[in-house]
Amino acid sequence: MTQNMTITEFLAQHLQGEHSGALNAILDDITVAVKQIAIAIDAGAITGNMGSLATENVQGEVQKTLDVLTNDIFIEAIQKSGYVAGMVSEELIDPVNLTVKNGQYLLCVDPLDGSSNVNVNISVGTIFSLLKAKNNQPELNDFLQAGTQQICAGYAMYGTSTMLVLTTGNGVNGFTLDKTSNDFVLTHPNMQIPQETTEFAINMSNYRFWQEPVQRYIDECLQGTEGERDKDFNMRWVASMVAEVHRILVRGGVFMYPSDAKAKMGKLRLMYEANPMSFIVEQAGGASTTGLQRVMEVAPTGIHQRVPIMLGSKNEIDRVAIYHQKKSKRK
Ligand code: AHM
Ligand code: MG
Repeated sequence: MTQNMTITEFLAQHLQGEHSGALNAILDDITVAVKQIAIAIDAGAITGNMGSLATENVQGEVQKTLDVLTNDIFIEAIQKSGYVAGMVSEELIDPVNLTVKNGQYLLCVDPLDGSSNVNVNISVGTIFSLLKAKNNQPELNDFLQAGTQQICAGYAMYGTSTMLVLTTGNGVNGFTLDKTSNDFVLTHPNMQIPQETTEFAINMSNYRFWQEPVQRYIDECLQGTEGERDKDFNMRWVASMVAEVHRILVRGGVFMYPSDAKAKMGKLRLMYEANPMSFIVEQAGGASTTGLQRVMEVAPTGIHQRVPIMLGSKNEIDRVAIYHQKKSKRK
């Protein structure tokens, strides 16, 4: 049996260029945080951490005990390397400045994505994105960089196994937590999204609120062999973006959280959900669009802003984008 390379060995061999030293150290801290979060989630209801708190986050969503706990784990772990000057989190209204001497990077994180799934024992995840800091004392505006500026992005998935999937702009690699050695080991090298797919993921209960291009695309998928597409489609909806993106990386597909009449800017957050996932998907040969623009080229105006997103297998995403462009031209 061949021994899988550990994440530490992999990063030591593969990271190159000006950011490699810092990235090694920061990813080491993130790995520590992810392992701690995996333990907290694994414990399930035993520790009494599965419930909701009386508090709401900045988006007005009720916080779960684990939302707050995982956020605290991240803040503590990320300070060790000394390279991260500030952090933006889904669970915090304002950015946090970290007291480090040599902070050259900024972290945007959703510590527990899909947390509505946590007490029903369905996969959840952590999503993160790393940007360059201007200086050691970052201000809110310093975080407002387009997704194209990301140095590194990744997600952890707490599913049937715990995985960490990463890009530093040179492909996408997936690591699985080996619980016997407590190491992440390389199990999914150079992940590639197939360009063609017959699987889509969208919250169908929002159908009546969608705009015409999204309705058209999904209608055609549903018509299958009897319609324009001349092939049958399958549907999945986990309500955990990490699980949807992971499935797409493994076997292709599209994931859509578009703007609609109820949520004009969509649901998902640009800085710590849409941008990191778009970076990963593009690095694996897929595409990611708002409908009218590449997600990673959206100029951010707020750290918690939302953005419509459709990502996955390139040929399908190109098709959805064409439907949006046609509608926009007709206007
Ligand atoms: P969260 O960050 O509050 O967990 O919300 C984001 C999640 C995504 O993981 C998922 O794609 C989406 O919300 C599901 O939304 P819905 O409840 O509309 O199905
Ligand atoms: Mg989230």
